[in-house]
Amino acid sequence: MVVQRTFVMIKPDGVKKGLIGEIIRRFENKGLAIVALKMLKLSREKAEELYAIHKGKHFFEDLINFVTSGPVVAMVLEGDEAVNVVRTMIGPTDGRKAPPGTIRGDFALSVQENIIHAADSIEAAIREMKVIFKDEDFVC
Ligand code: D4T
Repeated sequence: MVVQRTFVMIKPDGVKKGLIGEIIRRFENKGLAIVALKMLKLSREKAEELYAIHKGKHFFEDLINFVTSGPVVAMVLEGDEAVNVVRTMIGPTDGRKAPPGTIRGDFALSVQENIIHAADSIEAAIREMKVIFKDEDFVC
């Protein structure tokens, strides 16, 4: 067993569509534990830090405008191989191509407005959770 922590963020479209409960339910049903949880509106600075890897790409400005357009729900999930398990549960980036049964496959029809973000590696998870959470935000 390889217990990992991963960073997940329900994007403004997911919050607007009323999917917070549905998404958390899926993660809890899977057996993942929520060890930190926060609803917030991202500042431009935090959004750019979170998506720093995409700076300079053609979609960067639109992406930053989108993720700062409304509240998001950020969380840290813990469980066996959490990083890959969560990536599989959310599905591929493009909601049109994401298979049914995945979060994006069930609720998204767009590349940009794709409901949810999840870290794609342990290193990314550690970096991203530090952008949003302080040590005291963790329950354990
Ligand atoms: P995130 O990072 O949001 O979990 O998405 P992915 O890990 O699945 O996809 P990504 O890093 O390639 O893209 C980050 C983010 O940018 C948006 N995006 C992406 C976009 O608006 N236009 C594009 O052409 C691409 C490739 C969607 C997710």
